Amino acid sequence: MSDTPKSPFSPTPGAPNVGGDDALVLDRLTQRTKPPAMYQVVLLNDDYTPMEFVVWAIQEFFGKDQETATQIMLKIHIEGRGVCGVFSKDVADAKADQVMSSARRSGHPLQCVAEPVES
Ligand code: TYC
Repeated sequence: MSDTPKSPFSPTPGAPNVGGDDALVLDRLTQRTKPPAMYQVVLLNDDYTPMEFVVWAIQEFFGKDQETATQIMLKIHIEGRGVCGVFSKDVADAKADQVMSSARRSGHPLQCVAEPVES
């Protein structure tokens, strides 16, 4: 592995470097930047957190209406986990922390994690 960071530019395949003119070469470069990684905030099932609290938290922290929040809660209850939203890493981490803090303040063992979305 080389220590040199990879350039975010790659030449367009087959583009001729006519006459060695720098401006012309730059004009024929293609930018190659990755979109930012996205993170999903996942709630995990447990046997003790009341369903009503989970529905409230999904509405409060993820902006879902009561019907959608209830569907997500039931999916978690049945399948063990469920995605409540997808965000940048900073926002996803902050939301997971807010959910966990709120649950602890209310005495519930609810677990919430932020994880990278598979691409
Ligand atoms: N399984 C819990 C109960 O029966 C409800 C619950 C749903 C808990 C979703 C956590 O993320 C959760 N009270």
